[in-house]
Amino acid sequence: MAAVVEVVARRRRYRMGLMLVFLGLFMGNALAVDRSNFKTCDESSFCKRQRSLRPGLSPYRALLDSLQLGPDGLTVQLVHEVTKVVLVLELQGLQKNMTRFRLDELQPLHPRYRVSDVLVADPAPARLSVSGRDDNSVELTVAEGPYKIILTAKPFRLDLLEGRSLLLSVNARGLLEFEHQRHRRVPFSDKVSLTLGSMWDKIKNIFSRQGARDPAEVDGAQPEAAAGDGDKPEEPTEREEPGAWEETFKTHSDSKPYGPTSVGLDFSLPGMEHVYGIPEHADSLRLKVTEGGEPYRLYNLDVFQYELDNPMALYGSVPVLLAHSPHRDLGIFWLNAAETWVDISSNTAGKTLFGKMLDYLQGSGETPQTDVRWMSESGIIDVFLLLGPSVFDVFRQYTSLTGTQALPPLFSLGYHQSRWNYRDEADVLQVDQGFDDHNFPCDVIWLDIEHADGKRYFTWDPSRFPQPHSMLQHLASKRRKLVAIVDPHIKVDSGYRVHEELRNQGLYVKTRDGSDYEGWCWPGSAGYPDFINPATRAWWASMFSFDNYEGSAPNLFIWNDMNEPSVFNGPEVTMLKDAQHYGGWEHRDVHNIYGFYVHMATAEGLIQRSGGVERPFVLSRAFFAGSQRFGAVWTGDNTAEWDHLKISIPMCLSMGLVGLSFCGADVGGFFKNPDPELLVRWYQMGAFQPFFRAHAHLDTVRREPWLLPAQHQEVIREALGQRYSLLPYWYTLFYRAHIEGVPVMRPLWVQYPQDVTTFSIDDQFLLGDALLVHPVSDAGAHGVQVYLPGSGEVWYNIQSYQKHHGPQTLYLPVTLSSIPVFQRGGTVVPRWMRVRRSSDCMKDDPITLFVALSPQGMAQGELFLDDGHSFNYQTRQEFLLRRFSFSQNTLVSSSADLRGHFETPVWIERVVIMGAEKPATVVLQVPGSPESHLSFQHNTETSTLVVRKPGVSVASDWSIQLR
Ligand code: MIG
Repeated sequence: MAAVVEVVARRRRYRMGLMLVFLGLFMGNALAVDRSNFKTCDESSFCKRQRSLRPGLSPYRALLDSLQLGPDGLTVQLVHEVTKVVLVLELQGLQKNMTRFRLDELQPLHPRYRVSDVLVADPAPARLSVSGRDDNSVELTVAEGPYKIILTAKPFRLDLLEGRSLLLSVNARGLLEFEHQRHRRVPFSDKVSLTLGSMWDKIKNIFSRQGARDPAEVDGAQPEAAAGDGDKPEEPTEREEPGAWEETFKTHSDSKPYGPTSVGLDFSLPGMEHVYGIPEHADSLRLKVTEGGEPYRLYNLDVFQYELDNPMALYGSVPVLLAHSPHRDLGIFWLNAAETWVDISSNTAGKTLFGKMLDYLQGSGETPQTDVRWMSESGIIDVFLLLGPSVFDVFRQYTSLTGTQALPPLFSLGYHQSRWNYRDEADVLQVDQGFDDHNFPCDVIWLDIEHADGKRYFTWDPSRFPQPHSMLQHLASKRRKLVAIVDPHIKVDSGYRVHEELRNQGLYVKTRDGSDYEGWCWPGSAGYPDFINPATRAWWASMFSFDNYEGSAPNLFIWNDMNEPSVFNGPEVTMLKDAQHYGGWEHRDVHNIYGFYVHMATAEGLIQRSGGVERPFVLSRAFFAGSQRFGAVWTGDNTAEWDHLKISIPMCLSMGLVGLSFCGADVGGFFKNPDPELLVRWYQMGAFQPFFRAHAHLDTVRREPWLLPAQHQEVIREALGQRYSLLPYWYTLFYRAHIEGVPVMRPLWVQYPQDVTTFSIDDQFLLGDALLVHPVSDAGAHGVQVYLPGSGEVWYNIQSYQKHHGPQTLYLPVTLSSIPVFQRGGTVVPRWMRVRRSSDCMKDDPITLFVALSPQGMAQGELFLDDGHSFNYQTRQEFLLRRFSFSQNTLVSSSADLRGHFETPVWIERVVIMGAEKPATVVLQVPGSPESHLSFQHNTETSTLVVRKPGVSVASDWSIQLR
């Protein structure tokens, strides 16, 4: 009876919710998140407990007698002076200038979760040796590393030094707080009933759990003390504060069978005033000081109508923070998948530049310092310190741990047309035809949740999509693809094979009492596959085989939404924290990595369906550290407003800094209807962001490009043309990201680390090191202020070829027709000059090289080419990596990787050289052939030389000399 009431109430809440959603949309209200649906730090009991601890002397002391040094690093015990609980610190020097340390309880009552599958391999240790010692400290030297580590015993702290400068300190503010597991102290009167309740729990648990955790430990019903805690004093009573052993939020309660288990730690960064990273937040690129406000929150959530400029959690989490100064870059990677909050404070925050200058002149200022404090609800402390020294070193260090961006199939760098929803097959085919009729390129059409039969993913609505296979074939004949959504909430329906198999094989997430967890989502009552379980992932991957996924075809790719996971009737629209996963872990432990695993299993499925030959494309809304290995991510449900257009820059830049290069925002804005000007500006922005997809909510007005007034259509055609023309450059940048781990879309400070002006720029960005983009993101703009960085640098406007010197702030008048983009002098950018129906129709087209000369008359660039879709570049070395370098009036093409070979009809049809004097003659030299003269044109006004038809294969070595 109670259960029935609960279900009815849930449904009602769900319907009410939906009604409010629709009301809000129809009334065109200013949209805003309902903040009360989401916790503040104060409402998250562990965050509140952690944060209530103030800086001071740390109660932890390292027991130097316990120190053991081995080939893999050292271990030493830390004791809490009050509780006497002992922790073990494992400290490793790693190769490539990194340090890792882990902290866990010496004798935990239950094992604590350690994140797996995020690191691509066990990081190679570098030998640590003791190079100094006194009563209270040990100095350690890392082989091959330029730095030393000083471990101070009491109060415990770690300091990392390079030479005599302090790079970073751990626990300098004494905020290490490790809530060890304990037995619940229960007042005598409650004890009897509690014990009975717990006995029942225990019995059920014994039958339901397979995991590594000891099921007998529930609610402290066991009187016997755990090994090693016999001499513990009574728990201090503040441990038993509300929220420690159970917690409620709105109507939801979290049973917390293991009690308080949170961990927290502080890091001090002397000399650092600028910190970045820890996506996903709808906030500025440079992180703000959080004192007096909310910390940044990392907890993957489906936030309805998110607000800008605040630290609330969003769909994905990457617990990586970068610190930058003109002299040094560092990274902190906090490998923990539980709910996490990050506090940032600074000793210079709030001081004006003038104040700082005064301090400096009077010699009274302290060195600037940023302090970062991490707090997680469970798990262990596992931290990688990425010691740079340059930000490119930090990128390589981080991606050596978690992997680099998967190399996208070429088509996925083209334009994607989506909406919720294209109604039926006829609609899809009309949209496809619309692109051809109106002469817009497009690579992919997307199908949202309405395509499936009653939101049963892997199926097709029989009346609207009766012939998916012929629809896909039709698109294939146009050299286009289809992406269909597959969400991880599975309709509870005994007639649905996907559900039946998951249920029968026991692959669903379970509730605390061992039954299948059910939440409310799009299909109604839904189960959630336990993606933490490798067997679930293998099963899920197999579902994408052409046999299992009926109606699918090789040009069908996948979109994973709602994988935070989103649960409409769950706390904060997600899963209960005491739900049970494989291995006996609670949802609490693995929440932030759930979506990562969904993405992983889906990408794996697409690889397997082709026998390991074809590269997958999977878009995911939720993500974690390492998700870059599986595909693309996007910024979720934004709104058709100018501020949302603006925020797409810092949001995608932040993701790029932490490995996720393949990022985009819904072009046009998801909620509400953009006016033509906003839509046009969004296309111009999206054309220069890595993942380029227009998408819109079910209730918005149709907005395919040809539905706009003619003059707006023309501008969108132009933006799409620029995108397609630059595809060879995009593809090469992605290859670099894939090989080296460097971001595709970059903040200016990454390339100009000493130029303080660049440190807080949110309205422009770089693509690789060659293109600088300043989108227009204000209504009715007549001009923009562009900052062109770099002393001694020149920048060429890619449309007018006009040359500008850096550094300067340039006022540039703009019209609706385009946005300012500049090519840096010193670079070579390859392009395709004929825009066709899709990238697949262009991949064999000839290349035009755009050479922009530096003031010294030099330039460098490269081009990556392969078949655009398979793993043959890897397995058979079927690729070309060409280098183009210009110096002494000669452009030379050579191989930048002699391992690669690839048969291609692609040739060089033209070379445009910006910043060149007029030559008397232009000569082409190809080894083994006689010299030939090339025709050319020179424009003296812009100093641009166009060399026509070298006609050489892109694969061959050649040079072009200006004489
Ligand atoms: O609760 O599938 O962010 O892109 O169109 C909404 C329907 C579910 C959210 C995604 C959005 C998608 C929508 N989804």
